[in-house]
Amino acid sequence: MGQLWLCLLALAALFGLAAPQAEVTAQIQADPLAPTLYHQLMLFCKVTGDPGPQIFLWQKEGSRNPLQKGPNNILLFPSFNKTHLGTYTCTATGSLGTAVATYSLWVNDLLHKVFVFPQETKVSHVLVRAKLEQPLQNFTVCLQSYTDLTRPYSLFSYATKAQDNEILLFKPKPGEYRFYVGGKFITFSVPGSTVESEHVCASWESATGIVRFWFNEKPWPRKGLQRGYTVGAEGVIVLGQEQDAFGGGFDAQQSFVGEISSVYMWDTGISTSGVRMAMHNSPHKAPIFGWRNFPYEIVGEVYLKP
Ligand SMILES: *[C@@H]1O[C@H](CO)[C@@H](O)[C@H](O)[C@H]1NC(C)=O
Ligand SMILES: *[C@@H]1O[C@H](CO)[C@@H](O)[C@H](O)[C@H]1NC(C)=O
Ligand SMILES: [Ca+2]
Repeated sequence: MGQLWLCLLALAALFGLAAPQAEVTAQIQADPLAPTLYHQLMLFCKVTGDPGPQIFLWQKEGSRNPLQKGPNNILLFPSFNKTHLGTYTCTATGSLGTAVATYSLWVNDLLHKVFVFPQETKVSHVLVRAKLEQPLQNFTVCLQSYTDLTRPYSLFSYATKAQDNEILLFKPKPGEYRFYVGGKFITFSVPGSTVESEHVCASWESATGIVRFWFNEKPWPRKGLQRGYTVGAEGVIVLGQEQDAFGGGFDAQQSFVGEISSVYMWDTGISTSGVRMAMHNSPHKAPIFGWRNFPYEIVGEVYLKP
């Protein structure tokens, strides 16, 4: 009887060893989500898949010495300031394995600021010259807008020399968004009877052509276009006007009047929680363009409001 018991134990042990282990993953979360200068900021390293004790190694990209190593999963900034901007890595090691998470904490001079386009013109706009490392197979664009316009207008216009509507977020009328990739578009119907601030994210993936669209954090049914297309790496982003030529070809009748804020663009897809974080000006993935890090030019009359 005792032998059988031992045998069973041995079998159980063997089985346990052979069973696939749950994947250990880590994620860094900030509290508060949007850091404020000279206030406390905490980065949490959250591990899933390993309940056991862990050692957390905190590092900052570009600095040679580790910031912190030990059982503490919190990196604390008692008074956050600009010297703390950068990319942080947490390496969590436990008995079930090691997981690594990264987090970008970047310039937030313009955090919570809003671009105001005061009136209809064919001149005023915000311009960003984009020179990406490589053409885009995937991307996401998010922004918030507030306007009482009922005529057509452009929200985000990315033109290349070859295609003026390379990426375009356009509102032909209240209650409808048009999303262009490489000159082709699909439409999304949204509620549109009252004047309210609207947050949208649109993402596209070349491999499938799938477009995802979020309106005020809510995912809309997936649609698709331009499967296999590649978005050009050298472009001009314009807010406030619609480009019909590279960096120009504006039409006052498609200009934006009102407020635009929280503009971000990534070279990846996004999750619904990522959309929510973008909406609160606290994206957890470093965007390729964002309020906080794009060098932009203001042409004509555009105001920046806190
Ligand atoms: C930022 O905080 C660090 C401490 O983490 C401090 O040494 C430094 O002087 C601060 N810099 C500014 C500009 O406040
Ligand atoms: C684009 O997204 C797909 C699916 O998420 C991924 O497999 C692919 O590696 C991505 N391509 C690039 C260039 O990032
Ligand atoms: Ca155009």
